[in-house]
Amino acid sequence: MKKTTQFRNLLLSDQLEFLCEAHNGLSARIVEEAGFKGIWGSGLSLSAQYGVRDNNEASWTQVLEMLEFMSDVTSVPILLDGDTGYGNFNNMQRLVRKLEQRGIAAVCIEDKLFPKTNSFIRGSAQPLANMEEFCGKIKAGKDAQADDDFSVVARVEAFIAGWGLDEALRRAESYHAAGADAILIHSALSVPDEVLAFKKEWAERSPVVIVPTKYYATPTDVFREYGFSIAIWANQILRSSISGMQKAAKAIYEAENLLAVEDRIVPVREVFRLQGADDLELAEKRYLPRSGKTAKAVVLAASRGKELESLTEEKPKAMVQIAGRPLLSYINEAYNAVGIKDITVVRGYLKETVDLPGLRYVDNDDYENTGELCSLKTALDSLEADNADLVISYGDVLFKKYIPQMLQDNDAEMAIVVDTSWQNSSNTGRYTDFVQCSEPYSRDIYGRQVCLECMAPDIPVEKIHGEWMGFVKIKADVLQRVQEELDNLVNKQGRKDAKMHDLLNACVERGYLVDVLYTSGHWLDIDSLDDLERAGSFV
Ligand code: SPV
Ligand code: MG
Repeated sequence: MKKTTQFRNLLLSDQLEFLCEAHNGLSARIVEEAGFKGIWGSGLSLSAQYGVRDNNEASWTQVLEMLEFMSDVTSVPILLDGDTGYGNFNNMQRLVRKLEQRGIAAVCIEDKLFPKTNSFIRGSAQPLANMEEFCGKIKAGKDAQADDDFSVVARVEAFIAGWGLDEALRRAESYHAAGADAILIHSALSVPDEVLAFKKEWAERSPVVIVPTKYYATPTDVFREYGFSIAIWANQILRSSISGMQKAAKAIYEAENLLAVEDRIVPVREVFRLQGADDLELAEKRYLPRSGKTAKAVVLAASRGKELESLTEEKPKAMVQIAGRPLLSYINEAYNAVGIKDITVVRGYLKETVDLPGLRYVDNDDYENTGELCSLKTALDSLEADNADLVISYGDVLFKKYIPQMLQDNDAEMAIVVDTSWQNSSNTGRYTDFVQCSEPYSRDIYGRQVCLECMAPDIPVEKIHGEWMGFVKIKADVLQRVQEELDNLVNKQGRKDAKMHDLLNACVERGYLVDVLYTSGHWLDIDSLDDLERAGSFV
């Protein structure tokens, strides 16, 4: 149904209806989602969100522009608070035409003088418009509309300006006669007495709209009993956002840290949802060429993980339970979260116990006598040739989705992720792949490419720039050549026990640029019972 017709139906419905204020595209969407059948384009809120006064400081085209955003993202009608019509009858006509063009269903104009002031600021000092002149403006607006269902609401400010009931009725009567589709009767009292007295006298001559901002304590049933057409909640969405923003800004400022607010604010994905990100994703699938395929992953999970003792007697480390679920399921989940669904797991030790759904499996049956590269080769040999990038990681490394996301976003032919807080690992005695890079991490490194120079467990401490986290990304277009390096090591040189760092070092020697992505944290290598305990809180 047309928005103009929807609004007309609200005005004419035989029950009390509600409009809620919104002041930009986001708030309009939120108001519609809450269930409101219509939106009040409040002059107070629109000016406030621009950071200016409700005194026609924002130009009418600036208001119009914001209304367009609001209208574009909603399907319910918008009643614009059009102040005084931003000028005389002529400006009113142009306003109505422009509002119709932008899908706005109705406009409300008030009988004050341009530039107006908000009714709650020294209301009694505000001069009212000449009644005849205001009637001409209403007529002009009605004559300008192209759509019969577009509505013009006339707002009577007689009570605000201290004139009383008789003047309110006299004006309402003329505005009604001039063609107004409804009367908005405004009052600044904290009780509804004025609007109730008006409605009693006015009866059913036309629909009557109210704005109970000041008499907010009045039970809504009173408005129902008196037969008002629409109640407008005129500024509460703006005010709630102000309190939310003030609290968050203060908390972040004082804490110099985001933990202070993270759990009390919506997640970023809620912002994306409200922006309609999903629709764009669907559209991309429909309209974009299918060149950039999502990456595939290979997870090396053939070994037992003896250090976990009895826990790996009946299953390999990748299947050890963490908070009630196998480690491998967290790995699967983190990859899935960034769109990586094609995941090949290399099994070895007690392979039949590695059986989570949704994963591809290949087996390195000689896992006891071979190293990581043999497992990797088994996986790569089984992969279909296509143009997807490849991410390789281990079955005993937990990680946040941030890691594969960062690798997917990276454009280099190869990339590894390096933890700069390597000192934690340097004296634990456990096996660690340290890396030496073209330059160490520093604050001003962003924007420069840092490359791997060599990776080994025994790099002299003064040359260590970080700890490899076990992630490698290989771009589709170099995958074939990296596979040749792998064949060369495993088959030609017969190095059945070769490890991932051997492959990376060989690639560096061949002249590949292996991009280093420095980070800190976001992963956990499960190498001991202590690690397993930490894993509980990590997940
Ligand atoms: C507005 O929301 O801008 C209004 C209503 O005009 S009030 O602020 O109550 O006057
Ligand atoms: Mg206003």
